[in-house]
Amino acid sequence: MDARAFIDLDQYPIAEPATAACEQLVSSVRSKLAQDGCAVLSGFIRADRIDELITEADQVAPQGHRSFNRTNVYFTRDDPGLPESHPMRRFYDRSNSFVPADNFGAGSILRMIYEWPAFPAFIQAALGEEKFYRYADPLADVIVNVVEEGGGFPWHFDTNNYTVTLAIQNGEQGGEFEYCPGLRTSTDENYDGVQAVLDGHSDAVKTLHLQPGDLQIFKGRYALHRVSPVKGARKRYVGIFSFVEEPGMVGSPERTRQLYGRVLPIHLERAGLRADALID
Ligand SMILES: O=C(O)CCC(=O)C(=O)O
Ligand SMILES: [Fe+2]
Repeated sequence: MDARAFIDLDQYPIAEPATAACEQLVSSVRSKLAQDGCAVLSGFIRADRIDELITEADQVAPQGHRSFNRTNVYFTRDDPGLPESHPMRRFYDRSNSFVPADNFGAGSILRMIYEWPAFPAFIQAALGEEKFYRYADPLADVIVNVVEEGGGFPWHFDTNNYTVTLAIQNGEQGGEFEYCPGLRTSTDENYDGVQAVLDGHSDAVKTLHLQPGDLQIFKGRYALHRVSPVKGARKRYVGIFSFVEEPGMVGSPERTRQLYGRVLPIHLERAGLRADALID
């Protein structure tokens, strides 16, 4: 069994990149990304194979590392010199749980998809990135984000250029993906526009009701976005596939510990630390 059994290759013929059908797919994703920074490939995973992904996520969800913090949309510190209504001073609760990538070993469907060469090749073509590699971080290359009742991801701008996510299971209610394409630019922070979104009276907000099996490619550096609070007992599962611009990259020990609750020798070695120097 391989990734081909799970991806709807009739709708998304990514196994045959040289064909007109695949080229057309790539160009349609590219134009969506150019238009509003978001492309959804609905039903990317075959409907009759979703249950297996849910089972995989259910099995590892208890291994998720829970973290809690308060964050503004920029992930920066408070700046008491600014008025209290300023977006930089508006902090929101974020509770989060990431299941580290080493829970997705041999036999993991998510990993099978991530490591099937046609998958990253397709994403790279769709994004038009020249430098594009799978992440070499054994805790972070392919993970699942688990959101429980009351959780979500408050309004923010991403600090990376793009994210590639797979909807696996929705909560009973809430958990919508809301975004404001191009709300800021590299030269204009548009604080008034950001404030209007935070105050709930912006007409720039688009809402996506992603369904299990939908693949989303999203460019979130300039698009303010959030995951609205999840309601009900069922957990929301999203798979996250990470790609980077240089081969062999891993996360910093500090960030890795924060997100996954632990580090591996490779994180310490890359940071120039001795592996035996940082045992908790
Ligand atoms: O969970 C999602 O759908 C997206 C979360 C998000 O915005 C992020 O991870 O930066
Ligand atoms: Fe984000």
